[in-house]
Amino acid sequence: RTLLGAAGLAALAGVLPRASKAQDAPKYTVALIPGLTTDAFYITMNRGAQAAADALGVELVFQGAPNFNPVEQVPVLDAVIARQPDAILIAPTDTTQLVEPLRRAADAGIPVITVDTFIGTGKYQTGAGDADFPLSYIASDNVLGGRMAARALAEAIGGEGAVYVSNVNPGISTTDQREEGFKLEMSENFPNIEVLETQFNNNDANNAASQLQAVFARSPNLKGVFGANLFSAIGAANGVQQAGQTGTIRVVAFDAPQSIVDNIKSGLVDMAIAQHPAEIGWFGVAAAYAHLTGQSIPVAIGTGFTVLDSSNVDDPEVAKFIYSE
Ligand code: T6T
Repeated sequence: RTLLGAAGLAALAGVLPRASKAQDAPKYTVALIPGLTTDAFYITMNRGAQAAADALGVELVFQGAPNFNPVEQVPVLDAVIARQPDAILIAPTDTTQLVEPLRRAADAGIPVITVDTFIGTGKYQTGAGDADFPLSYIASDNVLGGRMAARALAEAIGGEGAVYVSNVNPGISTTDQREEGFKLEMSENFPNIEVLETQFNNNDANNAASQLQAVFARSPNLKGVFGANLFSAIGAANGVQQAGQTGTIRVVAFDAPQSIVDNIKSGLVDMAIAQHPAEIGWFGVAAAYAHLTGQSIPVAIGTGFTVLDSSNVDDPEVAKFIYSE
């Protein structure tokens, strides 16, 4: 009986398949540029993106700005373009101001997919307009989410009284659409609810909290507030608490970080509409990989919502949609 020597072992290893694709040197690098880096929503998106990258043997680079605005995001994008990744996934922070910067990526031959937010109208690959060049848009249905928030808030306040939207800034596709859906639902179905002027907080929860108190001081009939994203909702809820109005001014939140879940448990917040950011990230990387390997990809991919309230926050099937920090 012959024993296989070192040379024989090496020869054998050469003909055996590798244990998995992921052990090979990554063939493609995909960059994920979030709206901002320190936001549980985008951190969760990156977790989903990394899971897909690991499965596909893709190198994923997560690079973003510390605040949600085009002035800080565009230089990050330019730096990413200079490194020539194989594809860019980006949550553009403004529907118009990111068009030209993203065209620079497309002109450099880098495929662009937008995740969470869109540029232009969000209808891509139509041959119309100047912002249809991204290959795909992967996101929640934000108009629907706004309508869901309106229905929940209307129910919480018994169909009457004043409410308002605590929002980030105009020009952001997601939060604009949530406000649009909220107002449509209110005007179509809740005639006894007055929707006061939207308060823009520049994605700063402290602003949102002081605005809540100012609106309440002006409009003592204030019965509810819709926090249209994570920071708006956290701030609006804090404002309600600081005003001593917990349970009297009702709060519906978009997004589901742990602090909002704690506020649901304490009764400060009535419900939260959790997006599925990990799915957005996972499908973003999968779509980029599909495109890079010669497959056609959907021009839009819609991800869902999970509604969290006091009746289900502890259910593990629901709790898994709480965002990672
Ligand atoms: O609500 C998300 C995201 O969908 C939106 O575009 C910006 O704000 C968040 O990141 C939450 O902070």
